[in-house]
Amino acid sequence: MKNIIFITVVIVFVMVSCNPKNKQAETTNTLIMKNDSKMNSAQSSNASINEVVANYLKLKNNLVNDNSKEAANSGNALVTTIGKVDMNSISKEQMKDYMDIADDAKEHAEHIVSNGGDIAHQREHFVMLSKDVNDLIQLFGTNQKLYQDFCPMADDNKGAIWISETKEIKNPYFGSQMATCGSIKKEF
Ligand SMILES: [Cu+2]
Repeated sequence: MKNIIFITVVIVFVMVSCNPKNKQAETTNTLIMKNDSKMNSAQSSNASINEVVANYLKLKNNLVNDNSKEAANSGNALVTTIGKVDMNSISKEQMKDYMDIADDAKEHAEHIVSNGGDIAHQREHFVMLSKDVNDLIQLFGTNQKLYQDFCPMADDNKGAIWISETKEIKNPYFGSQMATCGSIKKEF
């Protein structure tokens, strides 16, 4: 009986989280956003990292549009820009973190490239790629307004984040199937 109640609570929570018109959720998010934007406003940005982010955002939008082939193409552009990052623009302190993130991001982007036509598999790698891009932004900052969004149902209900340039929720994990599922967790 306890289990049934627990499961019901979880289901209701997921439904509430995925209702974009839910006022309570919006209020909570606004509070979180206010705190986070203060913390990140002092960071500067790095020109070649901005290009990596730009190609990640193209890839993200192709997944939003359920376009697997274009997602593979923008994945390819992303791999290229990671390879072109100006290493002189990265400080000694940032170098180790950067290398770890870049290696991982490149690997996931390559899987997205080689799986054009299999959008489910591309989206699995996009979960990890999004974490990497989030870490890159934490490390270097950004010169454009970005949002960290979260969908509680992505990645087999484990939940996953993605980075977006729009305040409006457009879900890359479900595309047209559940376009507005998710909420803003953080502002950069
Ligand atoms: Cu793979």
